[in-house]
Amino acid sequence: MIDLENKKVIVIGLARTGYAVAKRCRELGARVWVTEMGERLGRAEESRSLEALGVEVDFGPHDIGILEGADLVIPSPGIPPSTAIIKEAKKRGLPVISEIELSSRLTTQPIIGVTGTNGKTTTTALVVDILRAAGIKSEACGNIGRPMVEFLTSDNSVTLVVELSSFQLEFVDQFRPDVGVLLNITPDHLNWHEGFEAYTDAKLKMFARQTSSDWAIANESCLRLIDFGQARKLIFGRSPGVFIKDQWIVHDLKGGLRRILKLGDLPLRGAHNLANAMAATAVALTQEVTEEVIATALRDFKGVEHRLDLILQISGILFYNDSKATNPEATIGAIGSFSEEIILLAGGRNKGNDFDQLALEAKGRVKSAILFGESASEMTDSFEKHSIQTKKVNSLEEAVRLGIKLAKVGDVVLLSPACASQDMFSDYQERGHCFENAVKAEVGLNGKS
Ligand code: UMA
Repeated sequence: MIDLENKKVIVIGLARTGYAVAKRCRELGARVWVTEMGERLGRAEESRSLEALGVEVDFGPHDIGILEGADLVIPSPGIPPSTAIIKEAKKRGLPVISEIELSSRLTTQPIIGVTGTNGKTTTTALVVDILRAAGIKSEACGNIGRPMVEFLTSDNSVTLVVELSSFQLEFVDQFRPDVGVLLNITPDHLNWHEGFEAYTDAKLKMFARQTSSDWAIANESCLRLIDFGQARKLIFGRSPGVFIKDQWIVHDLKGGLRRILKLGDLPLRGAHNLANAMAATAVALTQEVTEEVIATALRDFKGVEHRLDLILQISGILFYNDSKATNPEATIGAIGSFSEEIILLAGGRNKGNDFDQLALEAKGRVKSAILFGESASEMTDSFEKHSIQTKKVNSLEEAVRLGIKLAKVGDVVLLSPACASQDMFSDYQERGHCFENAVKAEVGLNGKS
């Protein structure tokens, strides 16, 4: 356990993570400074509440001088390692750790970590549903939107199922989950990390300190990347492990083949979601959950907001919100989930990715691509190379309007941007809600309802 009594802790960034970390560190007796590059306006409530606890909160450009005498530096996940204050902290030899590392040093609760480029949130939510169905108390936290530090309890009865981004794993060193899951790795966040190798290295830090009592679970497609070390390994996607056979999710981990769920009973679309369900099943098996309980929880799963979320079916047209698809691979997964013809709404801030593969996979499935945001021109070039009809628009509302105009009975209008949202929205949730509101307003207005 880390002792923070009277230590000088620097917290960088004051959003969800920064606030939770500063509060917890102060409660544990640390002297806490928060530095946030944004303005006080909009964070007035959080700063007031921290200041009332005795935390120093500074707004505006980060002042390097704050590092003088510091014992620990905790950046928020959104802050890249190339940021001057982080580089300076490292130069001075100060420990720089993420909120996840801090949390893991403050608890002995069981930890299940879920990482990968895509599918993390759905898998995290599936695992929690299955564990709860089996009577195991558990909480979903981490990148899913709820900082882990807020879920620490003094007893060990609550299992923490932590969605882990590469940003959060970049700054860990002792973190060691009892169960670690790697879903997949494809290029993403290349503008935050220094390239694909650094991105992959960050993800793999999850397994680096596991021992023989821990479980490392990985998709068979990741085997060439991962070094399981001493951990017990469990693979999904092939035998021996959890895999698909004769249209069932099955496993062969207890001798012989055991059936879990008929594919048709999984209430989620797409091959990527099948992989997520297999991963969650693998986790549940390490926790001794029975096949029957796993099957029931999978069958009853309600899905996750902003991930292939059916928001409306009207006049024979299906509207799906997949705003969480913030990279091309996620959008490829979404497109592959439909047999219907698709009108794709995509674009936003490119995180350093190439759109050619997406355009190739979209050929024959996407009849029109309506493109918006910073990447609209780049995406237009890629889609047009593969003879897909494109249209550039200036807003998501305009994209929805045009999508509805182009849609015929039996089509899918799919928001699956393949890009981050921050060029036009505060986050992917705001983008998803904007889409939903625009669809509802538009079908009401133009009489298609
Ligand atoms: N800031 C600075 N200095 C800088 C840069 C930013 O002070 O140089 C400030 C910003 O003004 C802002 C804060 O730092 O106030 C940014 O913090 P943050 O972006 O880390 O925001 P949080 O609310 O703490 O959200 C973070 C995760 N955000 C990111 O990884 C970008 C959330 O993941 C996560 O849910 C939350 O912690 C709780 O764990 C979001 C995300 O987009 C969903 N994740 C990426 C993804 O899924 O692709 C990885």
